[in-house]
Amino acid sequence: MAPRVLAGHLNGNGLRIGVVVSRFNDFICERLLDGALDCLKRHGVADGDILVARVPGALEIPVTARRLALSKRHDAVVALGCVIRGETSHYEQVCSELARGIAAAALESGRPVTFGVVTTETLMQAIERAGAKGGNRGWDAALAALEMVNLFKSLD
Ligand code: INI
Repeated sequence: MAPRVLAGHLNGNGLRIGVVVSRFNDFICERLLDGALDCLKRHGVADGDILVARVPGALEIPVTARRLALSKRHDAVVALGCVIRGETSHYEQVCSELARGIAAAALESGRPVTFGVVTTETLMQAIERAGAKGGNRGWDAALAALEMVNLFKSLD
């Protein structure tokens, strides 16, 4: 007998999605937000079912994502931001706190919290991942959120 395989579909009809986006490096973050919103709408998520929460920087993303995920008003949360190494001495610290915090928000809430944060060495690399030749990480994270919500529904 073949194994039973479940995979989430990408239909966003009726799903409620929270989006957390940081303002630091907003030139990049706004492109990520555009990509995420475009993805959600194209997959059937209604405008009224999307909440966008703006935060100052990447370090404020985890606690906000956790709050939205625990509120039970959102089926999933999409985290968007941009950390560029450049001259930042605490780049490693910001990135690791961010990744750890986003994972904790998902584990504590049991809801998908997807990672649409661009972490790069240079501004050019960030541009590439925010709608240029490297795609758009905001779009990718939104799509992952839809897939995960629908997977969880089928697991339930
Ligand atoms: N926040 C970012 O989102 N990206 C960065 O590259 C960054 N750097 O370079 O420092 C950054 N720092 C701000 C931080 O996330 C907090 O907002 C700030 O420390 C206030 O808590």
